[in-house]
Amino acid sequence: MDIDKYVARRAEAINTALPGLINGLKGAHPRLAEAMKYSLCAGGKRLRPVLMGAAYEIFGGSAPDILPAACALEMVHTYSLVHDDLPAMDDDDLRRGRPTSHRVYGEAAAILAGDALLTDAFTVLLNSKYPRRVKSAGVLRAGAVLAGRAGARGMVSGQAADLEAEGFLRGPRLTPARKRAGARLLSYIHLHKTADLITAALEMGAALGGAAERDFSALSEFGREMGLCFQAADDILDVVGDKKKLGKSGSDARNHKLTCVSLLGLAGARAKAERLMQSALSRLGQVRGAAGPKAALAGIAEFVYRREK
Ligand code: GRG
Repeated sequence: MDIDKYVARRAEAINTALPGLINGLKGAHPRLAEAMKYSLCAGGKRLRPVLMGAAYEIFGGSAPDILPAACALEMVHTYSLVHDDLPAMDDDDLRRGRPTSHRVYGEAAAILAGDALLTDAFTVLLNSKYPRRVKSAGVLRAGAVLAGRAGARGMVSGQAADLEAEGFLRGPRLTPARKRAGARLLSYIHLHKTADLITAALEMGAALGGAAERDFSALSEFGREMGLCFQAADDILDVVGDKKKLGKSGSDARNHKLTCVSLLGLAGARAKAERLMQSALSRLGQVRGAAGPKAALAGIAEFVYRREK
């Protein structure tokens, strides 16, 4: 399987659906809707929706069945990027190869665009029509997963810890004890800031597909390990990546961020990313169901590990 082509083809289906969903929010303030579309339709790998589609297909359906749910997750992801780029957070000028939302629309409008993307993700998820094989209980569970993984027990707490960790490397010398404390803090940040939304993709796909609990849990663990691998790769790319390909400016060093690279060095961070990818693959091996979509998920885990953007 050519995984790059697989991801690109499936991402295209998401790209095609997204503008219509924002246009469908009748009555939305035009400038607000424009700012929402500006960030949402700016490209991006669409990794989370692609993962959700493959996870769903393990249980017999076909990814287009759950297109609105996949788009809803991308809306939540995009909100997090818009807010993360704000001056009060990472203060970035470039995202997905374009000026960030607040640079184009102003800070207040960018905050509102993020608010609306988050809230209307649930409009899209819960108000859309699905084929009969997708049960209402599955849609409700997917909604609960999304809220839980994105909220105060998930991504937002990861962001809160990330902000708190900003001063860490400006503090006293990195003694072994401080290094251990840093490693604990970093695990918490990566688990929540990054892995939770990737885990949500797998869990939502499993919920919508009507997976048995055992397979739901194995996919959830696969998502966690892959999400942690994704963030280790992101930390590495922030240092050695091609800024043009990444479409964003590397800001970790500027912000004295605690990252895999600042804590483990480049070689240590690479070894960690590889360990996590292998661990993800072994969790995936425990999932029962269709072989094709599982092979696609394995390919995506490798894609995440060796990605350049
Ligand atoms: C709750 C305000 C708020 C923020 C949440 C997700 C997040 C915290 C911040 C975004 C910044 C960041 C580095 C997050 C880690 C996850 C990550 C690497 C996101 C970028 O995801 P990609 O690479 O982006 O999938 P594209 O543009 O391809 O969709």
